[in-house]
Amino acid sequence: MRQFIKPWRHVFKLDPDRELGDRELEAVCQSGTDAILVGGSTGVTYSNTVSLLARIRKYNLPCALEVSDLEAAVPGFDLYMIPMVLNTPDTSWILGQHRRAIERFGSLIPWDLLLAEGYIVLNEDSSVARLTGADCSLSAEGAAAYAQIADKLMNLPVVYLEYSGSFGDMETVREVREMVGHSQLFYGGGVTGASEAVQAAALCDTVVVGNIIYRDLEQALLTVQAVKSTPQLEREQWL
Ligand code: 1GP
Repeated sequence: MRQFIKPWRHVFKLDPDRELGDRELEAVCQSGTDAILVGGSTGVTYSNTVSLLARIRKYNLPCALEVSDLEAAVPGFDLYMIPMVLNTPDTSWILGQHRRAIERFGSLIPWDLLLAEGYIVLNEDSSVARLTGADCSLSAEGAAAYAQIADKLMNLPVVYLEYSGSFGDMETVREVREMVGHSQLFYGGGVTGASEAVQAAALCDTVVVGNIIYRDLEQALLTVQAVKSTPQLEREQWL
């Protein structure tokens, strides 16, 4: 599965709890994005997840579920991304929910289709920060230290810098970039047009675009080309 996500430069994240018309969904799926990630922090249910998956399946592109609620673990996705929020003191978001999922689903879990994400949540005003009690007051060094735990100690396939709802501090992203060797570095948060998309794409492997799809679809669509035409900076250019 590491190989499956490797080519992903741009990903649209769709929230099953939000309305998106058929025409809008078609534009998103045919935009040239590399994949659709289905997920949200609140209001995600089995039924709204199934119905969104069925609609996305009309199009030929990879579709992953970011599992945030056991009730919404729907079969039929290409891949399941499992967040582990590293910067929270509440261990249920690191291991507790995961333990409960394994106790409940046991041998039904399609392990081959799972990828763990080392989440670092950095916008204190986001639902995910409120939900998980993440410590968003981290310095750039603190964020980079968590990234190294994910990358070097835990050997997680993905490090996800989550600024959901606001554009992140690119200096912090740069520090994290410098410290991540093997994990694929995802960036998400506040990419609302080409300019943010280019900045994030220069430093990260994969740029996730969410909210703006529902606010200004034209701007959202522009992020695809912006990400894809931006080369990642070489190591010596990071600093
Ligand atoms: C949210 O990282 C994604 O989980 C994308 O963030 O919704 O702010 O684009 P936005």
